[in-house]
Amino acid sequence: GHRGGVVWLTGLSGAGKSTIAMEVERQLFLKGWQVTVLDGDNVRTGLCGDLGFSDPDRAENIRRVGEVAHLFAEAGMVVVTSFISPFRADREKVRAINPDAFHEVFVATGLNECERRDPKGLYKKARAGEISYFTGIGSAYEAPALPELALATEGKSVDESVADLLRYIENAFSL
Ligand code: GGZ
Repeated sequence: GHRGGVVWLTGLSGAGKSTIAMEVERQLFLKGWQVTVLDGDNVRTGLCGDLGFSDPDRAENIRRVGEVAHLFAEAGMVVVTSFISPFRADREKVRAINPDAFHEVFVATGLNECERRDPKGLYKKARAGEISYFTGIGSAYEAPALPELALATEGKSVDESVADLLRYIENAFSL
């Protein structure tokens, strides 16, 4: 079996967080693990539908996700979260909510590479002044100093990054 806990992905928009999270979820599910993904697509529409991208709104977004992740983790699930979570202080508060089962994973794709990928055209819009507080352009991203794991995605396939994270999770969560 496995224990419950939080695998907290952090990184820029376009870094690959959600792609990696969804595939890790699928692989763990196939092994019979209890796993779920929290990301902007399932949280920012409902639970955090009242929040935007100001600093305080991002802090509140991360706080709520941290509390929900804690509840799922306490119920024995592996919770993989996929949020930019740009501010170190907010991530440390989430760590404090989940003291013995918080694993911060830095999806360490650099700004240049994220901007080159620009899967949704958001960097282009931000550069054109159409999004004023876009992370990495008009708003800061504070990289983790000591993450439990850093995934260097550049020059690697998605499958390789997924395999790296799966190996880490199986090692940390297996009972
Ligand atoms: C950053 C923004 C912004 C601004 C909209 N800044 O690549 P995406 O589109 O799918 O992921 C980004 C997502 C970020 O939401 P999070 O909940 O992860 O952010 S945070 O942790 O900071 O609360 C991006 C889109 O929303 N998006 N406007 N201004 N990303």
